[in-house]
Amino acid sequence: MECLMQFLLLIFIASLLICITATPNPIPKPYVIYMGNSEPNRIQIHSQISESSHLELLSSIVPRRESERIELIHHYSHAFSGFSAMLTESEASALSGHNGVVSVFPDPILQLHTTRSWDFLESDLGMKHSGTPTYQQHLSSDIIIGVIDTGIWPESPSFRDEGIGQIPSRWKGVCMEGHGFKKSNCNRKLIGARYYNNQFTSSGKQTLTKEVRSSPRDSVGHGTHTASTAAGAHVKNASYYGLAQGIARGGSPSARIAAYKACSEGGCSGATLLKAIDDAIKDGVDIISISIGLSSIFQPDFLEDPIAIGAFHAEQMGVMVVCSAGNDGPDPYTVVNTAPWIFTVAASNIDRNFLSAIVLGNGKTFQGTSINFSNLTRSKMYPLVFGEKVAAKFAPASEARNCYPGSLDYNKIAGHIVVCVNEDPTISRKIKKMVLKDARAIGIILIGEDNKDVPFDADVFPFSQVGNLEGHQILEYINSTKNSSATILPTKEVNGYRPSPIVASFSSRGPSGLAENILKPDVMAPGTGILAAMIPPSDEPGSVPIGKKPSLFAIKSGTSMACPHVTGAAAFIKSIHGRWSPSMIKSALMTTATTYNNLRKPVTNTTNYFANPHETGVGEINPLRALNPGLVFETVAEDYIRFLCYYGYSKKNIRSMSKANTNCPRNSSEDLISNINYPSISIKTLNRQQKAKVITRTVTNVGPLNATYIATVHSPEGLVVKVTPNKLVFSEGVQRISYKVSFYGKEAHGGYNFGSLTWLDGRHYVHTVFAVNVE
Ligand SMILES: *[C@@H]1O[C@H](CO)[C@@H](O)[C@H](O)[C@H]1NC(C)=O
Ligand SMILES: *[C@@H]1O[C@H](CO)[C@@H](O)[C@H](O)[C@H]1NC(C)=O
Ligand SMILES: *[C@@H]1O[C@H](CO)[C@@H](O)[C@H](O)[C@H]1NC(C)=O
Ligand SMILES: *[C@@H]1O[C@H](CO)[C@@H](O)[C@H](O)[C@H]1NC(C)=O
Ligand SMILES: *[C@@H]1O[C@H](CO)[C@@H](O)[C@H](O)[C@H]1NC(C)=O
Ligand SMILES: *[C@@H]1O[C@H](CO)[C@@H](O)[C@H](O)[C@H]1NC(C)=O
Ligand SMILES: *[C@@H]1O[C@H](CO)[C@@H](O)[C@H](O)[C@H]1NC(C)=O
Ligand SMILES: CC(=O)N[C@H]1CO[C@H](CO)[C@@H](O)[C@@H]1O
Repeated sequence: MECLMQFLLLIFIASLLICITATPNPIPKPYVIYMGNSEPNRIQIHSQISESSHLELLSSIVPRRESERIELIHHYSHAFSGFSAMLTESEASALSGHNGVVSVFPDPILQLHTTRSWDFLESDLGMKHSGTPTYQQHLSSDIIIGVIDTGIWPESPSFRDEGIGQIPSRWKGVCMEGHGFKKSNCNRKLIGARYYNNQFTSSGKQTLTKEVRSSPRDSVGHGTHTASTAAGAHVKNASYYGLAQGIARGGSPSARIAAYKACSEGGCSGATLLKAIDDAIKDGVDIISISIGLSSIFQPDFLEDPIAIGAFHAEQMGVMVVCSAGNDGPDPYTVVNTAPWIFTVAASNIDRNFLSAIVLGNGKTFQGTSINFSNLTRSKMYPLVFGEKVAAKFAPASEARNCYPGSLDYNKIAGHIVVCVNEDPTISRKIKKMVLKDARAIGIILIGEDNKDVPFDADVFPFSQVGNLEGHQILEYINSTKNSSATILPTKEVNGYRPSPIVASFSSRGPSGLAENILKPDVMAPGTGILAAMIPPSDEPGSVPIGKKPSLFAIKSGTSMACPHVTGAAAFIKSIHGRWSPSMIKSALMTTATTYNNLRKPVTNTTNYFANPHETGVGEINPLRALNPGLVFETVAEDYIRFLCYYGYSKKNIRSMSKANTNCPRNSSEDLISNINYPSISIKTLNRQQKAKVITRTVTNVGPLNATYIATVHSPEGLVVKVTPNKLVFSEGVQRISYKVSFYGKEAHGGYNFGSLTWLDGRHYVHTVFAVNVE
């Protein structure tokens, strides 16, 4: 008997082992097969040839009896080569060893970079108050911006084309008809629209309705908001039910927009996003704006990241790619979209805030943040309770104080204003509001620092958020009386808010987990409380205040909102400096960025500490100054190839990716990444014992031909920074000069040291930030 048991046990263990070690998952799922550069000179013919050769490659891997899978979901052939298809794990790994294949990876789902909790936020594009300069363009601009997002709502006044000239003749894109979308929905402003039928194929099945899938029309609002922020036309008297009132306009109001709908509410398929980038490059866009990214937790390698791959080829073809940094802050190493050929944007607040006053029964008043359509007044008070004190039977106090769903006794909160704390980010403000609204409470006072800088749009429900200090006083007041009461007044807009900018708490932080020798994020731009065009609100009661017409604008926050500010600024610069390459435009915006706020003090974060470049990048963009940067850092194709070499990719892969016949330097190492000609400097490791570390940079004079620049260094105590030469003399014959910066850290404090090197000629100010980690 015992023997039999042992035998059975053995079989059991053996079968367990088989389960663990044996067959990879046999169920096919979508994969991206990336095959490097496309043949540059034969795109037309090449497209067909590569399609059939890709099908051939696929049929050599997929068994004959499953021939229905010998089909390309997407086929990439314009700017780069590859396809996506349904594969099993073992087929995918067989393909990855194949000649000509650079990488094979499961089609990832990328997220829209509006704020973390889908607490859609506030704000302002009425750039009047925003601290972002308004730039007038008298001529219509031929710059074309491709927005890869959730589509577009073409009827928005932000996409009218009055006063805009003919569509540039080089435009080769299309306006795809679809469900509820006609060719006539495009015009001289919205010149292109595409959608992708097979958008969200993570599990191989479609999850979206046909209406949503088969139209460029935006059903989420994200794409409409980002497109109008980048290039929306002037709209007079725009507001969100009276808030943020003013002229709404994009960063480059005369630029053209092409919308590529690659995403839905649930996110974006990486394979589809890659197709949209390929199409946008073929169509002839100048700049691509992507407010989307992979999760910061599972950041794959650059060659398994669809945005990094697509942007690499875009940059090689002169198309700039601007991306959001992500909303996973304030922890370090959360920034995404960090490849050096991507322009990575962090989010700041603007000088406008939305305050909702809390008045207590004892007469004390607190200013909390939120956007509400509260109809309460100062003259009537409502009983005030703390969630913890009105817990449902058996509900732990820790849940009740956070106003968890199901944790409160509904009988004790109907007709009350309820105080909740915000200790658990998984229970978002939106959920808390739903819980209390459902319980017929009058309103909510939320206590917590998290997202306090990001006003929550609570529709008609009275809502106000205060920090821990004020919150403690409110709780003390509740403790002090048997008969506590309060009211929450309607939101007031405060302009000229100081200090501003501040780094938004949600904005993802550097350093980059993938390549710490490149400083990321690059720059910061307004991303909280941004007013821009929106799709019409749902019919859900409460989403439109009583007696008001549905708003054509909405106030939102996220690095998603910051990214198109930079896209618009880049389009503005390109419209004046048509010949500048993407890296020159990026350099101009970086070296002229400001690190000071409107109190003329260094920019701070939401906890009032000076913010460092891992939070702000090199600073807040200043588009007007960027028109005349004096000097620029040109990062050329060869720099990016060397980056791939230093990063450690195989020669074979690098050859497939680059157009020229390249060779990696013999002594390639990660350290040398600091040496690529980037407009900022990051050194992952500076050994205290080592000799000085020497970095090279080359600047190009784009200002007056005769100019002399002198270097000024700001470095923290102990870190010795030397520049040679420290004087650069430009003339007609000398437009490019290289210099060396040496860093010596023997006496420096451990960890990251931040500072800057500035070139001055009396007129221009070329600010380059460095981050040096001393060990
Ligand atoms: C501007 O908008 C506000 C709020 O939507 C409205 O009350 C006001 O009448 C408008 N003013 C003009 C001049 O259209
Ligand atoms: C602000 O900066 C300080 C100092 O670097 C840091 O300790 C704190 O966590 C930062 N706060 C936020 C919200 O990023
Ligand atoms: C406020 O509006 C709600 C409907 O949203 C209504 O039920 C309530 O009676 C109003 N309260 C006051 C004080 O007018
Ligand atoms: C309120 O009173 C309770 C005891 O009843 C105490 O635990 C709590 O710390 C008090 N809160 C404040 C803010 O004073
Ligand atoms: C309770 O509060 C209300 C209004 O705040 C006040 O009028 C009333 O006198 C208070 N009652 C007691 C017993 O304190
Ligand atoms: C390593 O390569 C760099 C640039 O490719 C070169 O300047 C340098 O001299 C090389 N160093 C050594 C030790 O070979
Ligand atoms: C630059 O300087 C040279 C030599 O001093 C002079 O000949 C030339 O005219 C100057 N050019 C300009 C554009 O000022
Ligand atoms: C932001 C906003 O719409 N605030 C509203 C709050 O409620 C009052 C009264 O209903 C409105 O006048 C405000 O416009």
